[in-house]
Formats: sequence, C-alpha cells, structure tokens
Amino acid sequence: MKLAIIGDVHLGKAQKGLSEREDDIYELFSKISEQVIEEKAGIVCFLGDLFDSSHPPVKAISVAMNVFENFAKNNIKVILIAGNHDIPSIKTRMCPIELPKMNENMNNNIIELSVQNQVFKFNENNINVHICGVEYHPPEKRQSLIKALENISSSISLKSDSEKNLNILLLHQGLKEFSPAEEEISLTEIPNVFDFIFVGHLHLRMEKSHGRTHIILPGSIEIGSVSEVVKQMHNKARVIIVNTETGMYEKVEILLSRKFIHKKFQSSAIDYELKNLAGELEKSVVDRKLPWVYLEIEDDAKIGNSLINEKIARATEGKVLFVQKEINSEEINEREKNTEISFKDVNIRDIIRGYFPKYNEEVYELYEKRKDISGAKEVMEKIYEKFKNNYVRQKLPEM
Ligand SMILES: [Mn+2]
Repeated sequence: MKLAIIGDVHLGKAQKGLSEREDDIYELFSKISEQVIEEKAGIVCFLGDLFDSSHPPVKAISVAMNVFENFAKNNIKVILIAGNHDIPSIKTRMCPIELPKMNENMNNNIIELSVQNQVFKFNENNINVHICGVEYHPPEKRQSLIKALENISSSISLKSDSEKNLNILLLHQGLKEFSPAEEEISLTEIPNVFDFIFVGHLHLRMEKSHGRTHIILPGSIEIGSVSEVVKQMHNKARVIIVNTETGMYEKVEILLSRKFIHKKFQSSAIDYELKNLAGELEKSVVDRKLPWVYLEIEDDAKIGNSLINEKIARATEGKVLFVQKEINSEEINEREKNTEISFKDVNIRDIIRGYFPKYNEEVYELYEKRKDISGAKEVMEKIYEKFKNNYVRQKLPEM
C-alpha cells in the first residue's frame, strides 16, 4: 500500500490578512488531494495543524470536508494528529479535526491518533504496518510525551521478530536536532523502534537518519512567513509517499499557484535591480495570480527609507500582490546598538521600583523567573494573595 504524508496545511490562514493568500492554501490543498488520489494512496497522514486555528473560518471547514469526502469516495483512509494550532486553548471546546468524523459518510474513514488512541495497525501482504502518533505536547508536557512514546514502543514491540513490521511515528513537535532552541524532545528520547518518524510543526524541509530510523520533515505545504520565505525559497509543495511493501519512499512535488520572488541588493544598485524586477514581475503572473515579493535591501548609499519605499512602489505597482521589505540602514543599526547599550546600563530593579511601588519585590521576582513558568506561577499567586489582602483591608473601613 502507498501512504501519503502531508505536513502543516494551515487551512484558514490568510498571510498578511489577504484573502488571496487564504484561497491559495485552499486551492493548493485541493490540488494535493487530487494528486494523492492519482498516486493511488491507501492512507493519507496529516502531521498536525491541518487548520490554522481551533475556530477556523467556515470556508476552511468546507474545503476540508470536500477533500475528505473525496478521499472516502476513493477508499482512502485519513489519519490525523492535532497540532498546536488545531488544539483549542479552552478544553471544553471541540478540536476542528473532529468535525469530519461527525459526517456519517466518512466517519469510518478518519482516524485521529492521540494519547487515547496511539496506534493504527493493519496487515497487508504479511507486513504489519503500525502507524503511531500523538497530539502536540507543549514543552511543559515533555514528560507525558516521553511516556506516551514509551507506551507506543512497548505495545508495538510485542510482535515476534519472525513477522515483518513497518513502524511509523507521526509527530507535531520541535525536535532539538533540527531546531536547537526547542525545549520539547530530542531523537535520543524517542524509542528506537520506528522505521520512519514524520514530523510537522517546524515548517521546514529536513531529513536525517538516526540508527535504523529515517526522520523526515516534509515542511508546510505553503509559505507562511518571512522566515519561511528566506529559509525555503521554493515554489513547490511536497508530499512524501511511502510504499509499505518495499519500505521505500519518494517525494512528490506540486507547484504552488503563486510565484514568490526574493531579491537581496544594495541601495546603490536600486534602479538597476528594480528595473530587472519589474521585467520579472510581468512574467511571474500565473493564472492571473500576482507574485509575492520579498526584498532585502542594504542602504549602502544612504538614500533613506522613504525614497527606497517610493522607488519600490513605483516599480511594483499593480504587478504584485504584496511586497515585503526589509531595509537595513546604518542609521537604524546605530539606533539599535544604542538602545542595546543603554538597556544594559539600566538597573532593572530601579525601573521596577519606579513602575510598581507597591509590588516591586514581587514583580522583580517575576522578572527573574520569566523563563521558568512554574516559578513564575508561584510568584503570581503570591502577588494575587497580597493584592487580595490589601484590597479587602482597603474596602473594610468603607463598609
Ligand atoms: Mn504549523
């Protein structure tokens, strides 16, 4: 059987609030689903953040329903895990990935993997395939994530070695090996029982082998932010197809509907660069979709932000959906450097005393514990107690 693995989709996301960008994702998602049907996949796995928010727009839900209905008609099962964007912050609220399960026609076709239901297994041609997964766990729930993975590992390693197994793990987490700043989990903490680990969340495309395990980050299907533009200037969405019989995988790419153009130049060459860009823009309209432009400009000629902006506006007017700019000038760098120096000279304690005369001790403690959530919580409770006592004492004489 073929499994299709799809990274963060973020249905309902409208980059810079533009409905054109919201529609780009709907369109691409439908295109990807058609490709998956054409590939004759038997199961499609989503790595979390199918929706951009836990209360997505109606259109996002209807697009998802249509795609899932199409999968059901073609006998394609869907396996989902919840990402940090899908999970509602209020526990009693429903996670939007539950919605398709409420439709009778696809109810049996959609499987949500979570701590409550960690493994979906099937046997085909004498191969036991275990597709395992849990929902996103924030850094403070690291220990329960590690425990859940141990549970999965012991439940799937009960099988005797004479049988052939293909073990796949789906995660929506930051992994230390790919993003050192993440405090969530590292590969050494994941039991060594998986052939593949597919990871959503980071939005980047990366791959790594760790022992017997192949770790693959297919990346988000679309480009969501400036950092993604710079880090992965691509014009194709990527779906991973795993063949459960051979254990091999391939990457299927689907062209994005809108062009992204990234240019980096110095202001001394701005007229030349913008003239070239204007020519490129004319050729970059696809199906009446205007390109998205990202410019990084170093103001070496010191012509100033307002003139740079004016030149860009004149060169791109009517030919782009959006121009995102980052102008680096010495003037700004100087200012930033100065703020940094003066900030270092400041005594935080004195500042806090000035701003919070009554609670300065507690606020300073809070400031010191700002990176330690449980410590900060204790301090907040202390502040609240003190506030409550003061408040009651102030109120009493009036009664
Ligand atoms: Mn995401």
